[in-house]
Amino acid sequence: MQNTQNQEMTDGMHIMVEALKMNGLDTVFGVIGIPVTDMARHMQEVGLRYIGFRHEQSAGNAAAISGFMTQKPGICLTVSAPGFLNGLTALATATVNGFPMIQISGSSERPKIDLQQGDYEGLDQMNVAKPFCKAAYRIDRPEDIAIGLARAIRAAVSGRPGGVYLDLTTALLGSMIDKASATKTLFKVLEPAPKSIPASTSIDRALTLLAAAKKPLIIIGKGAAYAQADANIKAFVEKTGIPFLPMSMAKGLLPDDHPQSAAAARGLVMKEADVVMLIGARLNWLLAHGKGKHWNPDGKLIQIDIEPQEIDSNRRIDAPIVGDIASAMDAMVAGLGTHNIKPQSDWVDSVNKEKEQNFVKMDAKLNSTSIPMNYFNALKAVRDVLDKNKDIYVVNEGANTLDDGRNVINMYYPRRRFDCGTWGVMGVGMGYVIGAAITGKKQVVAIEGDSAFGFSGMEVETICRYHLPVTILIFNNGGIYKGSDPNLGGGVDPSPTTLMADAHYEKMIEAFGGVGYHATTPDEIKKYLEQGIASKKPTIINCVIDPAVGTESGHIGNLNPKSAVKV
Ligand code: ADP
Ligand code: TPW
Ligand code: MG
Repeated sequence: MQNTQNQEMTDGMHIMVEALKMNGLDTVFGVIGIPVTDMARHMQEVGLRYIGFRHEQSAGNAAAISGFMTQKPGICLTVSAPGFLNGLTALATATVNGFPMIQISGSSERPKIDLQQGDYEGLDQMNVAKPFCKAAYRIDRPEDIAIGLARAIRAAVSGRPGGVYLDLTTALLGSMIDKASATKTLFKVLEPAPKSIPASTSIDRALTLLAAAKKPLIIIGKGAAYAQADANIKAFVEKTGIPFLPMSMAKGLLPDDHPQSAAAARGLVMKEADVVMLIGARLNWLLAHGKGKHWNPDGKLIQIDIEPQEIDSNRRIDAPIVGDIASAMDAMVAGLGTHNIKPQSDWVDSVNKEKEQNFVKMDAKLNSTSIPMNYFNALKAVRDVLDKNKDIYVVNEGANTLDDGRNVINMYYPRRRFDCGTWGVMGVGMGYVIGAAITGKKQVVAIEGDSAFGFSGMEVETICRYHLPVTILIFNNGGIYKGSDPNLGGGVDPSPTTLMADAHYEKMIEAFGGVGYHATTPDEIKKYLEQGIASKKPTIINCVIDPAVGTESGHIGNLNPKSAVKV
């Protein structure tokens, strides 16, 4: 289109698409509708990948996990008010997890929203988003689009990564500008996540502390997995010989069968370590806040984190290292030349002894012959197949399905395990599955509680529509935690924790051309999982688990209110 001066014209949505493309943001996860439908079409037109979902929360989760995998902000596209709000849970979750993403949402007419005149899907979205994300911006003029996106990219990936909200008004998307001027505004953001090099004094202090330690421990968190400093973290762990504990999404940074892994001696090492080095792991509830009966009160702490305010947040940190993990680990490995760090041999021996004892206990559970299956003999079947397919992605959510799954399923490569994360969110499952399959171009196996799966289950249509190589195991114990609880009032309604134990989830995927299996024994799980992986076809395996074997809230039942009257 041309204007009256014969200049070629463009509009806000085209410029936005060009700006995304120029910044290498080549995949967009979303749900379309007024006012962003045409923008999604233009994305495909210029060669961006647009992945359409059934619900915005899953689109947002897909964007978030792709951000975690790549260090580039994942992009989620939503429509105004309800679509925006559906995506907001994923944006908040990404922010809490430290995953970089940008939720781009269309919004309705500002003048009508501002006067609260009841516009179609009218909501003051930017102000709603602010408390739930790292930063929120609105772009009102086409000449500001490139700058607006640059601000969003920098906010998402610099410092501690997180979610950013970017509001595009209907007026902006449709507003015309001459193409030549618009093109001049476009640019690629340079070094959006600049290095943050820690002070050498902080490195020295930490190494000195470690050199004096008798019972040192390294805890590796998902910030370390995100940082992609795999080689240096491995080198530091192996050169020092210090036992390490991976947090859930840091599993595989060093393989779970590594001789220095202390995962199977978690209780002992946390209780007894005299110096603990945290690499990209917060002392939040997942680590009992660094306090209480699980921790050695006299132990000293080293913490490597890019966020200065994280230091001393729950407990005094004796040697803070503020900087990016890649730079910090460079310096730490280099510093080994001048510091002699070696755990006492009886510390290593006691960790190994504890591991052996716990392996024996675990083996007894895994080798259970119970039918209906329990979590352990079912998970052993999954583990045996995954041990032969090491380089695939594993998504895991639920309560027992998550906690037992995390302990039983081994990971061998970095950034292959995606789960409920810092908030313990149900519903990340299918979004993560799709995000991982699209971004990583590898097979995905999801291990899902029957309740957890239900939160995003409709996305099996998305999985089938895009022909993704995904096998979903549904651990069907007929409930949230348990399927065997009674209705305490004796009425006909199922109890609050009950779901349908005889549900055939596998039939859901058949409706969309996928493959469904019903497994009642570990051998069947093994066979069907092998078939699912080999065929690369979208597959659901409904795994029948005894409704009575789950534990309330999995491993975190202690977080329930401690009421005097126990039901
Ligand atoms: P986990 O749940 O695995 O224990 P957390 O999400 O609690 O991990 O902690 C991750 C930490 O890693 C956050 O405090 C975050 O600021 C930090 N972090 C993320 N990326 C980097 C990085 N590149 N360099 C340094 N710290 C990082
Ligand atoms: C968004 C509360 C925690 S775990 C869980 C719920 C509903 C489901 C557990 O049942 P599942 O697993 O998945 O069948 P299993 O093996 O123990 O039976 N809403 C959100 N997030 C959370 N965490 C909840 C509710 C919850
Ligand atoms: Mg269940």
